[in-house]
Amino acid sequence: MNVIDLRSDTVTKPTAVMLKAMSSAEVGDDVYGEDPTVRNLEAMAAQIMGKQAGLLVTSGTMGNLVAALTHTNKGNEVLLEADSHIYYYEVGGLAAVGGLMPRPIQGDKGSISVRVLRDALRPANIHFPRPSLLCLENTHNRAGGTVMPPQAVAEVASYAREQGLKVHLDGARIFNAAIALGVEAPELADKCDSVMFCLSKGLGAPVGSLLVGDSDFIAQARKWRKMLGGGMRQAGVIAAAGLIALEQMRERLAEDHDHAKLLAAGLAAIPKLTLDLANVQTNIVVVKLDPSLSTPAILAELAQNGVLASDFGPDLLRFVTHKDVSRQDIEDALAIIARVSR
Ligand code: TLP
Repeated sequence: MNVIDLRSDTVTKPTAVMLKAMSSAEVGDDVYGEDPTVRNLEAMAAQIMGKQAGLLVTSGTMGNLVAALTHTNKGNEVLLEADSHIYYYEVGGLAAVGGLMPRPIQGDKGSISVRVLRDALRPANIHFPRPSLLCLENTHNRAGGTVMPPQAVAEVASYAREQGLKVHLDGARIFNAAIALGVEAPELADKCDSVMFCLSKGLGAPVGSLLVGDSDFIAQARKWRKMLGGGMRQAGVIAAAGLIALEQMRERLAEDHDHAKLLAAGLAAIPKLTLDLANVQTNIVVVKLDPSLSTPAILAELAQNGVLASDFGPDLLRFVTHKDVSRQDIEDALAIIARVSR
């Protein structure tokens, strides 16, 4: 049976070009700073994002945690969107590892406005932890892959910085955001002190994320990465695929967005599913199930018929398009979903 895997863009397999580059990568011990392929990737990442320096980390989760540890001190408050990946899906790392106080604030389709941030920031007072970091997320996963335009990022990030906060951008899917908005990635990163982005999602690399920022920040982040056990040795094997991901795989994300729109239009026509088409801005489609349907039962039946999706909450399913699903797969998946959710 042909399985159409729409659980996540993390399931993408490396391309033949990546595998070839991995097998012939020039490598060295990266803890000694001697892996030329890793150094190339880190330099390319920084340049693409308009920052001074870059750091290869094992995952987006590690990149976000390393950034938070580098920007803060124990006991500080970290403001972040209530449904953000860092708050919702990163195993409470801010609190458990960083001794940080997460302060979730309600966004609008994943975006945090200056007004909402202003209301959330409390004046200095002996009772309150010191707010030291704002985290943004673009695209916003749980809001359904929604984008935050450059002006909105710049406004809220500038305000946060005026208030003495650092700003970290979880840009796991920042190239999806850039393509959907028709802007270059640095425009989205401009007022942010650090940005994390993933190679292993829509870009198709097997492993790895990059953290970028200014040189001092990255030097400190490198130490935190080492402490967390993320100092890798001949990591050029991984970085070689990452270079291909950045060179060859960014432009084609537009195709995933087209597929998501096609999928969303088809899902919206199924009577027991509802979704807001205006929310389908990149490669994620979230649908709400009619109360007569149960999420686990639907997911199991879809899987039996060769379509994989994710449980996104009590009555929500998430579908993610990516390079390993074709237009035909989307059409086939729609026929199966329509049959199963009758
Ligand atoms: N997201 C994964 C799951 O963890 C939910 C997915 O399938 O979407 N930031 C954002 C916005 C993310 O969506 C993810 C992964 C991460 C960070 C973490 O990246 P990894 O999985 O590399 O730790």
